[in-house]
Amino acid sequence: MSSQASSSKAGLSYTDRIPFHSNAAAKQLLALMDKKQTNLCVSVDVTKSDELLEVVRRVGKSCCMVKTHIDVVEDYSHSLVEELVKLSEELEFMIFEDRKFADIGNTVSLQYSSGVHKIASWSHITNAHPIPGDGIITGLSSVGKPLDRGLLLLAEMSSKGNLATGEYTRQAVEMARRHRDEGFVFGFIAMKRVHEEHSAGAAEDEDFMILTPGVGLDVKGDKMGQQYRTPKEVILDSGCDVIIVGRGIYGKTDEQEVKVEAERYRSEGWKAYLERTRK
Ligand code: 5BU
Repeated sequence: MSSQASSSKAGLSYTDRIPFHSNAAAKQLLALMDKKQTNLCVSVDVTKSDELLEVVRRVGKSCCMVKTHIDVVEDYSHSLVEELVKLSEELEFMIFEDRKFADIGNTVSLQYSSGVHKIASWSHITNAHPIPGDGIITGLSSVGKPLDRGLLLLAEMSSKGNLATGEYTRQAVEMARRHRDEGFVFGFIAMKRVHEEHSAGAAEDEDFMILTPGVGLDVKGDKMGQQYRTPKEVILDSGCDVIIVGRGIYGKTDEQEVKVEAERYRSEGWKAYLERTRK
């Protein structure tokens, strides 16, 4: 326990954690979180380009990251992602395509670089299931690393009954550790600081970012197995770094409310971070 506590980076500011990362996207993210005082990632799961951009214009100032599922957009064209990249520069947020790659290295390298969406050309960050083994990282890295992109491994999920638990989670952590020196994998999708829970073999200067979906202030879940916790539970109690919020923000019918909700989540997440780092 004591070595675990001494190497924990949870009490440090985001900025103070930059030296522990070699991935360019991770460094940029950590810096802009403190600059904009936000650990909010808004998940914009809408099916029309105009709507997606409108939500992003409303929430962009409040968040450090916008998460997409680009394959749900019905009227997709490359101009959508061009505009998204422009907004990410103007409003200073990172783009995270939640693609959840899950195939052999060669296939994921094609899915990441090519096809309709050419994800690597515009998305700063993406994620992958560890299930195929280390080759998934090698494949994605061959495309993403030269472009300074970053990768998150799915070590846990928020949905009820998911199988990413226990030994599976431990092995996901081990896989990320094996690739840490390559500077492409910089964190996990997880519900807590999984690398500190499985700390055997951790280097003293190890740091991974934890990005966490399943965050809601008003409801506890949905009818399809999603489970929500509050920003305080996620950031303060579980030591995660980024809250990912979808329907709690873009689900509001009144457009003005979308902006108000984004600020509400930003403020709750930031308050919890300040309390955590003050300890
Ligand atoms: P919600 O509307 O806040 O429930 O949306 C959550 C988003 O996070 C949605 O895009 C999911 O695909 C994504 N997600 C998740 O909810 N849980 C997980 O374990 C992972 C991703 Br991984």
